[in-house]
Amino acid sequence: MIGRMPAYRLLIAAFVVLTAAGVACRNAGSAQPDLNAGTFLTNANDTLLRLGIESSQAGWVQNTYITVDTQKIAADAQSDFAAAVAELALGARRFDGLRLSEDDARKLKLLKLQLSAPAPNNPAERDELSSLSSSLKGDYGKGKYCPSANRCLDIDQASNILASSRDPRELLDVWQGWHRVGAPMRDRYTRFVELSNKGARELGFDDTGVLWRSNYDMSPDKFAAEVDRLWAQVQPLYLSLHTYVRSKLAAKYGSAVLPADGTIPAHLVGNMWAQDWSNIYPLVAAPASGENYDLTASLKRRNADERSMVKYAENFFTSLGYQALPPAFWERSLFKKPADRDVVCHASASGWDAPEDVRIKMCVQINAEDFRVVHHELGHDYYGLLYAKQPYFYRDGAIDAFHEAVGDTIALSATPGYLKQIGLIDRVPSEKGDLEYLLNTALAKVAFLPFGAVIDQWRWKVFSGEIPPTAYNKAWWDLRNKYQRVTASVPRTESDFDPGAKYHVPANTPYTRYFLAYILQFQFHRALCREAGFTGPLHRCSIYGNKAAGAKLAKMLEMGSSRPWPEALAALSGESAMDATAILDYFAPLKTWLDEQNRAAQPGLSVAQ
Ligand code: X8Z
Ligand code: ZN
Repeated sequence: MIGRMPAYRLLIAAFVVLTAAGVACRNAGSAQPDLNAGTFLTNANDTLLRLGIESSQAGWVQNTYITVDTQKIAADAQSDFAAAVAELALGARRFDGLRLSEDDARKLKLLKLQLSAPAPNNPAERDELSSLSSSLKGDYGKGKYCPSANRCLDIDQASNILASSRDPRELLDVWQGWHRVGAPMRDRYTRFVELSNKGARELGFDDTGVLWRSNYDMSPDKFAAEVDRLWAQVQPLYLSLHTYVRSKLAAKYGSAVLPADGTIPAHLVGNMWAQDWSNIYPLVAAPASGENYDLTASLKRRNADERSMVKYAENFFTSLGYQALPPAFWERSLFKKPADRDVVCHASASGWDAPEDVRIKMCVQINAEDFRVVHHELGHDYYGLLYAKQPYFYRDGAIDAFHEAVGDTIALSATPGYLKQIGLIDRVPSEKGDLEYLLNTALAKVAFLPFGAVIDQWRWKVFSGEIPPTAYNKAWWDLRNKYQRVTASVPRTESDFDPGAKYHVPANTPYTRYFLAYILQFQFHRALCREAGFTGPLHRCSIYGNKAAGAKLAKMLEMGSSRPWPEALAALSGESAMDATAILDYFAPLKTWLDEQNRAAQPGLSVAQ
């Protein structure tokens, strides 16, 4: 998605429209020199709301029916929305240096941050940028790896092989095959960066990365330092897990498959981007306590289908005192990959017409991972439902990371105790099963952390020019090695463009939001468990059915982005800084155990530093 639009609507629809309406906006932006800020913002509110809806609709159709035509319609819509933003942002300059109310100043700031790829203020370059965005995203959605003339794999099929195969040759082949999707994007991405940077500079930012980092109620430099601070807090936990998993992989595949430098080959951890390692749980399992359970098998045994997966998640939210999802949700969402056309299967949520119309788009698979993801997506929709009464500029998360954290926070409450309560498993495992539960959870949550940080560590440098196009791929792998200690097992060169094989790069979705969300969700969980009066270990807490916790969460959600995020965080938790101690507390028993295992590991095993 090119445009910022409030992250939520963006997640969803991505491309924004405005054709004839753009003309109305141009008038609104420039022809009335004595307009006061309140009137200007009311006009901007109405214009962007209307155009945002149109563009989101076009984006929805593109994502759920990828053709040359829908791509063009979405690109035009995006271009029109971008024109309106540029026009309004320029018009807003008349207020520079004037004393404004806090509220007006906040809205004017948010106006400039509407687009994650702001367009230059001329029609030719604006159209070029939107059609580049549209085609990059479309290419990802249509992407396939065809191992033979009559067999092609889309990303879900390729991912399923990565998740389940234990044949290193097959894994490497599919990994390599999917990564070919990126190469043809390279030149368009390079041009995309140029144009987006031009747009950002016209808005007064040094480059697009600075614009992205300006969206956190603090200076861009302070924000980058916050990310570094949080990464330093969680890095030791990640390295304990990495060292342990690496030793188990060495035992499985033989040390010849594992490089001597202490890194893990990217194709061996059960996920195309090595961002979630839970699929290799059986290879790295903690000693069996007899208490473990298999959620995927339980779902299949109960004949869960796409809708019932979503129903489980809705039921959790209603148990907190929230409304049922509106009828439009069930009528208009896409839950299943259509057999006859290309769609962007990457899960997303939409809420351009909340509270009447919220949706998700997701090719739901019946397994434990997608059980989590449906909660994630409904978190977006419920955030949208709860801030629907806010004016346009505030219909968004306090920051994008809060939007990403809500549904995951709920999914942390999908404990074994909860699964028993809703009849998905037959008995609650005793405490003897905790280690297995924590290890399983860590493979999803802790393994993700450096990946959550690395994509934008790369993009920030790409946008600033510190990484030139001639070094795109080398820098990508240098950073993945630095943060994740993960490497490619086949040579990568500048004729590859591996970042393009990850959805959020062609879709231009800022990614640091997920790094923060994976830390914040534990902070939110800890606060809600406190509110619910739970005093045991955090990994055993479920707020299911707890209306007091639901109300506390709602306080934050209803604020949307109307106040700086520390205030929204305080409404939920009483805390006003992002804090990794909650995730560290949650996994503390596992960390102790991992460190013992690593100490006892065979001499000579290379340990990540
Ligand atoms: O993109 C997503 C969500 C939609 S906002 C499914 N996630 C990131 C990813 O898949 O890479 C959630 C976790 C990280
Ligand atoms: Zn999300």
